[in-house]
Amino acid sequence: MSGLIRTLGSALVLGTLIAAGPAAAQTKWNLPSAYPVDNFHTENIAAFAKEVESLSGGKLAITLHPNAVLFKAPEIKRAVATGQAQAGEVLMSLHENEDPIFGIDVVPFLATSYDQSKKLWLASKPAVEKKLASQGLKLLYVVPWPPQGLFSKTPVTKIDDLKGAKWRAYNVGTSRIGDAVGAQAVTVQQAELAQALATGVVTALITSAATGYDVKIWESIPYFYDVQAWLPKNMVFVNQAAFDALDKPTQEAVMKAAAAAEERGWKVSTEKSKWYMDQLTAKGMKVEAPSADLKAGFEKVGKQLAADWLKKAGPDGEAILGVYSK
Ligand code: PCA
Repeated sequence: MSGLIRTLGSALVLGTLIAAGPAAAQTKWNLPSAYPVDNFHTENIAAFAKEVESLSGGKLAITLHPNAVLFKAPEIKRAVATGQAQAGEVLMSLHENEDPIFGIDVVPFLATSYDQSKKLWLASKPAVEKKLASQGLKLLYVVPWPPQGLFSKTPVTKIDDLKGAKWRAYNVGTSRIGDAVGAQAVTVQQAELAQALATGVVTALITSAATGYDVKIWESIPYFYDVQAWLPKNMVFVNQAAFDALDKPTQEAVMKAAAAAEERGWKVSTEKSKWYMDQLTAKGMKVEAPSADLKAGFEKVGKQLAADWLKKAGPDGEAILGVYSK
C-alpha cells in the first residue's frame, strides 16, 4: 500500500515538474479591480486569469486584487500606466476627463440595449485603443454593466421629485445629471457605496440592478425605476511594456483568453441583467418602468448632456457616431 502511495507520489511530483516546465520562467502580474469578488465582472476576470495560466502553460500567473483593495477605482489606470501594477480593470467613463472618447458609453439614451451597446463599442473601439496606446496601455477586453436605472429612497414619478435628493455619482456624467435635476451630487465609488447608503449620505442614484444587488441596496432604498439610460463598460488593460516583455506564445495566450473573456462577459451580463432585477423584487423592492413623465424628463436632460459630449468630442466624436448610426 505504502509502496503504491510512494509510486503515485513520485508520479505526481514528476507530473508537476513537467507541467511547470522551466520553473524560473514564470512571470507574475498583479491585476487590481474595484468591484466585489462575486460580481460578474470580477468572476469573469478570475476565469480570464485562470485561462491565461493554462494557455500559457503556467508561464504567466495573474493575481486579481478585487474590491479596490490595492488601488482605489480612479487610481487603477494610472497605476498600470506607470507600472505599479501590470494590468487592471476600470469603468471606462471614470476617465472621461482625459478624453471624451472614454465617455461615449455614458451619453444618455445613445445606446440603451446590449445590441446597440455592442454596435457603439465596435464603432468606438479603434479610438479607445488608440487613446490607451498613447498612454502606454494595451486594451485586452471590455464588458458592459446591465442598463442603468434609477434607485430612490422616495417614489419618483417626475424629474422634479429628485430636487434636493442626495445624489450618488460614479463619474462626471452621473454627477452632471445630479446637477441637472437639482439634486446634491456627491461622487462615491462602489467600494464605499454600501456605507454611504447605510449612513444616509445617499438617497438617490443611477446605476445597474447588478450594483444594487452587490451593495444590498434594499436595506435602505425601496424603489428602482428601470430607465435603461445607457450601458457603461468596464475595460481590462495591460501595461504595454509588461505585455511586450512576454514571449510570443504567451502574448497569444493572453489575447486568446481576452477574446474569450469579452465574449463570455457580454453573454453573462445580458443573461444576468433580468436576474438582478428579479433579486431586487424578491428582496421586497418596488421595481417599475419609469413613468412617461420621468422618462421624458430624463430624455430632456440626456439631450443636453449628449450635445455637451458631442461639442467636446468634436469631429472625431461625430465620425464615430456616424459609423454607429449606419
Ligand atoms: N455599477 C458601477 C458603475 C456602473 C454600474 O452599473 C457603479 O455603480 O459604481
